[in-house]
Amino acid sequence: MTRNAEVARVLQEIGLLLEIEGKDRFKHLAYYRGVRSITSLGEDVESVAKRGALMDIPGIGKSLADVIKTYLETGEVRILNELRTRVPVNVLELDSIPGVGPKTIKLVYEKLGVTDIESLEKAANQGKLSSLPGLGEKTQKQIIEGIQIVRAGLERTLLSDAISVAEQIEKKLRKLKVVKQLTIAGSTRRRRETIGDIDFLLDATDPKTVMEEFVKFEGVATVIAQGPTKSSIRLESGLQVDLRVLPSESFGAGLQYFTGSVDHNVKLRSIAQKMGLRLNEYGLFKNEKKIAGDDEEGVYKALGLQWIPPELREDKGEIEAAQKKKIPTLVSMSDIRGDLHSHTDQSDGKNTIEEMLNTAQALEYEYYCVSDHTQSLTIANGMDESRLLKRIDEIDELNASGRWKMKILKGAEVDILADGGLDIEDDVLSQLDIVTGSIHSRMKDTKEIMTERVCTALENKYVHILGHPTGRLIGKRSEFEINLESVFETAQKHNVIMELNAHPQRLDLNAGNLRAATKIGLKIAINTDAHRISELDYMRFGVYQARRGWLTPDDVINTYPLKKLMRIIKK
Ligand code: DGT
Ligand code: CA
Ligand code: CA
Ligand code: ZN
Repeated sequence: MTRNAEVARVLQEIGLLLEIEGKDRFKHLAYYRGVRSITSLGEDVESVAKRGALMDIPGIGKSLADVIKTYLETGEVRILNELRTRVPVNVLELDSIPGVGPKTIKLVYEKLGVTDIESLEKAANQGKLSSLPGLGEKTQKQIIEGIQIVRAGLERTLLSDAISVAEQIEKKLRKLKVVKQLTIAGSTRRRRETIGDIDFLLDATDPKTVMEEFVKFEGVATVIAQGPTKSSIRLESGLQVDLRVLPSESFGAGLQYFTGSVDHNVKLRSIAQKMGLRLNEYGLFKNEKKIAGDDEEGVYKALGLQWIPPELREDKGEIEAAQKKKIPTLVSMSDIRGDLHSHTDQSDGKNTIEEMLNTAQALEYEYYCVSDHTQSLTIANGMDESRLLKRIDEIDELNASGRWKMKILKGAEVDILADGGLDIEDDVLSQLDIVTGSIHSRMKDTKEIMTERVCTALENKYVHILGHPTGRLIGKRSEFEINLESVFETAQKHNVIMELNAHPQRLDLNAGNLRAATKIGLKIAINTDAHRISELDYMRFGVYQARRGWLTPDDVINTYPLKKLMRIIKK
């Protein structure tokens, strides 16, 4: 991570406070210029500072260089602290509101004592803004809307929700005859767990008609901007969608740039610079000549790099790997041969076993594991031993019936109890093909207790898979306290598979943990944990996450043929 954005924020805050204080007519302008320089800097500002070369950056003079240097070294700047005392206004927060700039902030601070979003909202709702010079009813309404936008923008959207919206929009846009190329970019293309806004890139013979259609789509709440090269809409859900027009000959460079991440791009640009080249969203240039940029592969190739799958573009070693031509072949949907964790209406699932099997069959799976909850999860109507034994007989019959081409595996998602024991007797567990052990209770246990609990369960000779290992629900519940390093070591010793739960709100393990697990040789099962037929489609989100964790088909046991799978999971 570079600290450029952080430094830019500091300069911006100083600039805003100076302008609002109003003692000097011009000083704030130097800070705003500094913000622009740092934001567009193709290099880590910290390394520039270390070289003593801050003043070589266009737009950075002596006093700004001092401020930046002090900030980087000490995390504080005196002038900012003094300004904050003299002008106690949360200027960055207020400035982020659409329709609110330094002049408005100064006015509402001086006339109404507004210092943050809350006090601004209150003043606006009381109608106090409209009576201020130069504001009026219309601006007041815009500011109220702007505050709502900022609030909505604070929340990110789950990848699955963003993708379903993005795919609907894509389908509609593609129907337009003038569209030549259209691609989803940004964090959606990188398959991040959550999405800030959706980014579309467009190459069209007549972009204007596309823009006109785009802002008229059903579900659009606000048109944030509509222009010849960029339009932005906000949907009723609060999600923002940007549509950007690129010239055909720059589409690859634009796609590369707007896919991000910013950190990945910063490093790529510095590689270009070292080669005496210049990289931006229009292409890769040698002097003024464009040497790449029509397509994305060409940009990477000209920089001496292998093409890098978008899921890896986070500056986590992918650029170094691409330089050595060591980008792994990542797992993909077509590698997946089955699903090893699913529920039916025997516990808390919504569909019958036959309905689930029919759907799995349609996905052309080679095997499919039915794994309902067990007895201590009473709210999920978990099965006791006798129900489980009946289920085992039932699955034997279903397999014997020949109605399904795939092998139906007998499983259960067994609760890990407070002491690390399981809630089903060994003689029943021993009759199952695959046992997944999961934590569903006492999630507030201390780190020591939880780690001990899970490790004890992994030592049990019937546990094959550890289900959703950290228990998080994105945006809702954080991971429970657990020492994953110990868990991974124990799993390795006892041949236990880690689950990558593909439920879009779980995606558990996360990308970093997947990398750590496979680094020590652990295998992963990508499982949907489907509770209804539609959720069998969650597999794709698991695969995206697996790719973000650098997983190859060999790391993922449900890419193996049945025989190999059964051999590998044996304890
Ligand atoms: P999000 O929307 O917060 O989930 O994340 P992104 O990655 O989609 O970010 P967004 O929508 O702000 O911008 C899309 C891409 O555009 C981003 O991943 C990289 C590129 N980009 C945007 N701003 C900058 C920048 O200041 N410098 C560089 N190098 N690239 C940028
Ligand atoms: Ca985005
Ligand atoms: Ca965007
Ligand atoms: Zn489950």
